[in-house]
Amino acid sequence: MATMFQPDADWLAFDPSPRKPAYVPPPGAVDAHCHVFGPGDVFPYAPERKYTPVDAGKERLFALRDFLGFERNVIVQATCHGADNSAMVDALLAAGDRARGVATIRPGTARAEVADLHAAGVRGIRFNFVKRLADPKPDGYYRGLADLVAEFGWHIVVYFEAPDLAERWQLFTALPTAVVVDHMGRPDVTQPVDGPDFAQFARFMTENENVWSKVSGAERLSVSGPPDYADVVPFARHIVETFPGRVIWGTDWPHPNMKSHMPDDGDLVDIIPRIAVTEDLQRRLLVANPMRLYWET
Ligand code: 0GY
Repeated sequence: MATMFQPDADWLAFDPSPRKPAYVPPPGAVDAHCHVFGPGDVFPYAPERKYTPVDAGKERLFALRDFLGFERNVIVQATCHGADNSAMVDALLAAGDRARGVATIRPGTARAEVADLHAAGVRGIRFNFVKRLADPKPDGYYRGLADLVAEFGWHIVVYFEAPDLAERWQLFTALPTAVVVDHMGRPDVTQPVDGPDFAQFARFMTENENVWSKVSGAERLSVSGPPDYADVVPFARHIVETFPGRVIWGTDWPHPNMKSHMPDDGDLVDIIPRIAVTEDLQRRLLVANPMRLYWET
């Protein structure tokens, strides 16, 4: 009998009918940060997970992609699936050339397994330092995995909270691959853009030309909230304008662990022209940069 999973009682499900955004992404646009959840009776959630979500399968993701005007997805392994990448890989195979993936692997993963993931469209692994999502490990744990995937030309996605940056500086600045930071390193957006915390993040990118940022997660970082997410926009715009060749963007659908509100994905897309204010910046953010990172490696 199939295992049944009951979503957490306070889990907010994704909005099944977002509004059509006014902003039209350029041809070839990539939603470079999104997930699939299960469905749990086909792809069981990991025993060590920190949350049990509402199922959000690949068909819903692909319908959203088309509705919002995107052509491609980068599907990031979510922590609720642990290191079992099968739901993500199943979505990649169904999407053909229209998706790439970021996996979670553990020490002991065979080279042949990495090669299989590569053939399915995986181009990176994710290290998660957010304590409510994962149990962070000593630096050596991550170095071994980084060396393994560097051979394949993959990059490493790091998800951390602002205070972790100083603590993991040595690890992050010595990784032998491109490094892609989720949600701008989760700044406190009640602080000034040019305040010490975000200046440290900008310095991290300035001093390390292999570091990229996803200017995503407005719905998670905002205190002022929807539909404008006005407090997040200056942070994202600053990063886009300072590092136009090393930024990518994603919806973060189906928006795991949102407790305050569930965003309308149409609102999130309509932020784009406020954070990338010229057509050239938009084309780099949504097309050229993600294509370079995910499709040209
Ligand atoms: C995100 C953010 C979150 C969750 C995960 O893999 C995950 O479970 O990434 C979060 O809770 O902040 O980027 O999806």
